[in-house]
Amino acid sequence: MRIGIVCYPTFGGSGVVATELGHALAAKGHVVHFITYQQPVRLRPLDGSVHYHEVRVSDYPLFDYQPYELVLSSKLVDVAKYEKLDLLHVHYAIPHASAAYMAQRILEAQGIRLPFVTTLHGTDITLVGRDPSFEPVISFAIEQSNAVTAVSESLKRDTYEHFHVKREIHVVPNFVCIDQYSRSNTATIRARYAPNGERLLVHVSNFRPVKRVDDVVEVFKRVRAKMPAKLLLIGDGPDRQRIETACRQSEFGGDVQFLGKLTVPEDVLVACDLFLLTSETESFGLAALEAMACGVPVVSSNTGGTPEVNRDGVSGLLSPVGDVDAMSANALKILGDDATLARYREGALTEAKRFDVNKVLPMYEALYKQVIEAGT
Ligand code: GMT
Repeated sequence: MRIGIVCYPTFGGSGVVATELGHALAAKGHVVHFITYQQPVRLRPLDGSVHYHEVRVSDYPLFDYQPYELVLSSKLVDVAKYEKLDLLHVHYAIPHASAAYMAQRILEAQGIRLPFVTTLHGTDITLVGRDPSFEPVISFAIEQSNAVTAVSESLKRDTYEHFHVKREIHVVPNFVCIDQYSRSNTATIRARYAPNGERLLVHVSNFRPVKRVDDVVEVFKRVRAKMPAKLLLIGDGPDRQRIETACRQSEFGGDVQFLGKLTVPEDVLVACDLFLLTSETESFGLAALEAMACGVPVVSSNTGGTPEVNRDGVSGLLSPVGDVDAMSANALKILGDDATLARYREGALTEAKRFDVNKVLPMYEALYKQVIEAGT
């Protein structure tokens, strides 16, 4: 198949899923065209079957706001015609599904059929979507898509609850390429960040308020009071500066390191003992899944799709959002002795295998085939 992928090209989970999906499709012989405003950060060197088309918005002095969505629609028309795309797979309802709908209508007027599959990732539904000003466009774009997927059962429920949507939504979870993770380099990382055998805790996010990174620090404080421990904070975003400054001024500041954005976070994750995910809402929690794929158990909040990923008592432990006492008790339970930690490590890896790319990719391929064949 010849597939166009539209996504946000950033470190966010939706961009990572879209990019890894493109790689996996190309590895199976499909031809993939990424169409977005910047080369996706996880896009590895392009080979003959993965292509990238940049959407450039000129700065027109007449407009207060530059019309990205319209430029994207035009680009989609252009790439679809020239590259003879069979379908588009767009990640996020707005602006990507609405831009795809516009492109579809333009092509239809020229006698060309271009179906599109929309994947809902969460922020478009749980946060942006609750802003009533977007509701009509999001509901319409979802209804008009040729197929719609959501990354968890929880997100599917949220979509039906918050939008005027009646159509079928398929749940296709986030995935990992299990074979990609190896624990071979752990000694170097541990020597660097936990040189005296401390337990190594880690959190990866975009430091948006929804991630509640303050809770991560609170949990760490409580764990460190009971055992030697270090905390690695990976990623960057609006809350980082404030939290980093607070950590530097605290008595445990020397035990917390901010590593910024890492293109390959698993290089560090493989050496860690526990992943903390304290989010207010989380439609899936790809960062937690990536940790589990590295054999790292997860202490998380019990919100959105996280219980579908982090199985309580097996891959980690869950507690209510904001309950940092329960979370630190959970962390201490897992980290308390080597045998328990080893059991949770094993559980994390086993659970991560449920989301291996070889299980999830065929779900997308089947859907693509279905929407293409619906027009023949
Ligand atoms: O987590 C973020 O803030 C980034 C966000 C995004 O839209 O890129 O991630 C969302 O999509 C990921 C991939 O499907 C999910 O794993 C994340 O759970 C989801 N984030 C939220 O729901 C907050």
